[in-house]
This record gives sequence, C-alpha cells and structure tokens, in this order.
Amino acid sequence: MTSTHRVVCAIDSQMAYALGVLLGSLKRESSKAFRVTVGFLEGSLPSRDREAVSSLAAALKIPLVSDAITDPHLWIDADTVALPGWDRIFDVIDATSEKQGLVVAKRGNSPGAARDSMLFNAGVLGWPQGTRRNWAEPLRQMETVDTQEQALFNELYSDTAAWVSEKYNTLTYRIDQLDPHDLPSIIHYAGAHKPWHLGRNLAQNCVEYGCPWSAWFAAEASLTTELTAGPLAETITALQRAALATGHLRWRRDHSGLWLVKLLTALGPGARVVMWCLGLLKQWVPRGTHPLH
Ligand SMILES: [Mn+2]
Repeated sequence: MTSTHRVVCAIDSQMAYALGVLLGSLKRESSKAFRVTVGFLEGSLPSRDREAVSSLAAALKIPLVSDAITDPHLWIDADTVALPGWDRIFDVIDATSEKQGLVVAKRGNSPGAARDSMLFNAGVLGWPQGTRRNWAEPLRQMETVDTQEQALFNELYSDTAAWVSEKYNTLTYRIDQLDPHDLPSIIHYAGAHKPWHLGRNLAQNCVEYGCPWSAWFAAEASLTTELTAGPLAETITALQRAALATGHLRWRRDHSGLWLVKLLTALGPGARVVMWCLGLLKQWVPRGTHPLH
C-alpha cells in the first residue's frame, strides 16, 4: 500500500496550459495527498514553461518529483480533466499484481471504438508495483502506427490487465452513452481539437448544453479564480494565450473539428452568427466532438 498517491504525465510546450488546468482539477477533487511527476523530452519544454508549471504546482501545493519510477503510479495524459472520485483508481492499482501488469479502463462498443482494434486507450494507465515488461523487442517487431505507445501497451498488456470502468478514461464522444447515475471521474479530450483551442467568448453554448468540454472550462475557471489573485496572474494569462494558438492543422478528416474551432476562434465576434447557423444542424452531430453544443 502506498502512502502518497503518485501521478505521472508527460508534456511538451503545446500542453503546458492543459497540464496547469489538469493539476488544479486533480488537486480539487483528490481525497488524499498525491505527488506528480512530469516527463518531457529534452528540448521540447522551454525553461519558461518548466518554471510556469513548477510555480503552478507550488501554488497548488502539489509536490513535483522527477526521479525514476519504481513504485505504483497513475499515468495520465495532460488532455484530461479530473472529476470527483478520480483517485479511487488507486485502490485498484494497489490491488493489482505484477503478473497482471497494468490497470486499464474499458472502452465502449461505440462506432468510435471501432476506429482501431485496440482494446484500451492509453491516456489513463495504472502501473502496479513491480518490474515492467520488456518493450524494446516487441516494439521493433511492430509496424509503425499513429499511436505507437498505445499499440505497444495493448500488445503487451491487454491479455492480463486489470480492467476498471470506462468512467476513469471517458473519451468525449462516448458521453451520450454513459450511465447518468455513474458519472465520469476522468474525461479524456482525445483527438486533434481541444477545449483550450476555443476562444472563451464562444464557450457559452457548450457550457449551457453541458457538453464534455464544459467540465474542462469549469476546471479552468476554478483554477483561475483560485490563483489569479496572486503573483501567478500573468503566468496563467500567458499560458492560456499560448495554448489558444497550439494545434497543428492538417488536411485529414479527423482534423475537421480542429479546423472548425480554429476558424470560429479566428472569426472573432462574427463567429456567433456562423455558430447559430451551424447550430441548426447540431441534432445530427454527435456530442463531445465540436463546440456547437
Ligand atoms: Mn490524450
């Protein structure tokens, strides 16, 4: 049994602000103390961002650590938000054996899940006590895919893993299919377009409709209310502005949401008219995949 929960994630400069909002939500909704390890590739996180993340963590009273990880921990993508009950997953991690190797969340049988053959999404992973399986050789033998580490973990662990409810890694397009009496504890904004790409003057529809992005905007509002009174106000504003400009546009179908969000944000005040027109079509568009509702 671990005394302090451990959470691990990795970011580059594109995800610095997202991590700030996630840290705030983890802290607010935690039931006991935890520490966070943030990984980054050499050269991918300027010292300005490293300092910003460190000062945010310090202000939130979250210990940041950076040593090699041998003890049980929760891996979490920075494009997630924590909601009440998120740290109950540690009960399962503590009860999972080295033989099982990994704790993963179920994926629903939605059309979205059929996009690839992977049994679990790697955005939230519970690593139990014990040594990890050798990944170098399997990785060499695998064909190259878009989400390589996800394919690798599926290959290595899906036969033995301990499974938890989808509520610990709720992909946004699944929101409509969930049990309203068993709400998500972690929402994962997988996909190219993210809540922080949307100009906040356009967030209103989404918040009123209670779309999955509204949970992220609520976490952002809590963080800024909590921290902008102090010396971090400028840091947060700078991170927020930088985050708005992140995201690489590509000519691919799964980037259509990002194109829409970028276009609306660039339009400024005129975007409201466009959104009203597009809103007429929204009953045919699944929730959680765009800012229209
Ligand atoms: Mn992700």
